[in-house]
Amino acid sequence: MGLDFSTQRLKATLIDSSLGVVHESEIDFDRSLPEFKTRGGVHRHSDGLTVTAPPLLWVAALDALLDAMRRRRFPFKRVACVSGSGQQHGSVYLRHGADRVLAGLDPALPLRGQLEGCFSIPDSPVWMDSSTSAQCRARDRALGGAQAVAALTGSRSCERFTGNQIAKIRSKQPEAYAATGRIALVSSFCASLLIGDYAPIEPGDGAGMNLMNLRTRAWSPAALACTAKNLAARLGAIVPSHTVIGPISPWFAARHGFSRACRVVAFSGDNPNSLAALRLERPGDMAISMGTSDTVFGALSSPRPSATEGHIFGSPIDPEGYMALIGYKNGSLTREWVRDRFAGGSWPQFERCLAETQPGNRGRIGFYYREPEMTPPVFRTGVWRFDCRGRPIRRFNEGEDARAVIEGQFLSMRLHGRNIGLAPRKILATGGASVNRSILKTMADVFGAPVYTSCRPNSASLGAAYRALHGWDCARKKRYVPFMESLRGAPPFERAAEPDPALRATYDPMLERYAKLERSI
Ligand code: ADP
Ligand code: XUL
Repeated sequence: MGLDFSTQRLKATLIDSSLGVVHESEIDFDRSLPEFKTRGGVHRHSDGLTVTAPPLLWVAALDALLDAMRRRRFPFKRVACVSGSGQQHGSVYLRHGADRVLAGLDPALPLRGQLEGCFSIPDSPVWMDSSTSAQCRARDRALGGAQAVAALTGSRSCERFTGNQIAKIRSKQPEAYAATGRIALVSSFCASLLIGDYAPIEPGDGAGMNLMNLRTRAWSPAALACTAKNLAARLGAIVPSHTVIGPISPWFAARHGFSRACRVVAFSGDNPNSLAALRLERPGDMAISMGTSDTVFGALSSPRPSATEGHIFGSPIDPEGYMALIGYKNGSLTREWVRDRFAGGSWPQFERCLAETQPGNRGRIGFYYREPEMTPPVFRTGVWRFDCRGRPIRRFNEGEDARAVIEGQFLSMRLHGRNIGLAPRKILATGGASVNRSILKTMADVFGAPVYTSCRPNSASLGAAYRALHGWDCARKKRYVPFMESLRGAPPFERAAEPDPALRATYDPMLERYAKLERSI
């Protein structure tokens, strides 16, 4: 079973021995637990920067999900192993002694009331928070600059990353910090509920803290020292992602009928779990997720962390591997804007524009930043259009904006992916826009690689279920089993688009022109 504690909901996905999905359930936080007064699962504070969520909400959601599954006569007894996923970077502050509460839960009562008093900070900072710029600059100064932080931890100092959130709490709420016995990630906190004890962190999600040495997968003493005093004792251990971290706690057996033999595998972040769901094990395997925002991620063997490009995390499916992640704010909403203004207002019309314009757009290149962009950092929104000589122009011909936004987004992904070490041999497309065959064909041509699709929407909870199986398999066979050996027989992905080899001659030089124009903006 995989559980995904995402920003807006909790999902469960169950797979059986043939690796097919046999059950899915979910609880929407805003709708099912309105007393927490969240919107989109979070509280946005009046400073416009601080974003938090109450950890008790996630506890109450687990109660509600398990109760709903029990009402549907879900066979908890047959669950062999559970793992999970959490929104990345968020942190949970547990009072000294919370481990005793976790170990002694009364099965006659739900989790919620029993855990209510366990939090030294009742509102957890989450990944949408951007209130820690001062702490990021202090980290840069202490560790020798932005590139040094990236080289050590896999990412530059980022506002949402846990270490910077901890530094802020230590300085703004020293009493609460002193009362804290354990600081967990959302993922490891939720795993703690299942094992009835503090759970360790694994290198997929641990790399999202600016605190872990990416190469050794251990806490960096220098990164801890510039964050808060006595931090190591509060963070606990980092263990490999496939580790069985305990049997399920007696509360789950007594209250919901889980087998006492059910095991729990370390929980990871949502992006690492999506990598597992898409089985991106080998360097050269890359995914492009086109949702509200776009993300590009993939496996890497030799990471090149950069202060300007994306993030590198430990791979959740290879104890020696790495994964790269690049995020874009201008994703589907920007494509929709171009569709509505310049491409007929519907996806079929948009596809017609792609069909009626030439690959390479006669050398024309466009940049469409409806939102301030993270990759590359562009704070001024706007549209920039260039002709084949790189001269700015005001308008394109009919249909050319549709092609320019799609080609531009994929050229950017190819460029920034290359900068961080991602060179795809095969691409998996997911997210809402991956139903669009014309977009997938352009993707294949721009990258010169075949594109596959996966129709399963809940990739983080599915990935967690796959990782549960993997950890269970390693424990059962008493050796490290390669992830794909445990996943043998998983349903194949559909091959959706082939690259036209003749278009290399168009897109290779276009990439270099794109890079130059991007720098000029
Ligand atoms: P989220 O990141 O919020 O989970 P989804 O992955 O569900 O988002 O993607 C939603 C987006 O998918 C919509 O904003 C829409 O622009 C896009 N989409 C849906 N159908 C198509 C289509 N046929 N072509 C291109 N984009 C599409
Ligand atoms: C990744 C990130 C988000 C969260 C929430 O760095 O901040 O993707 O994991 O989904």
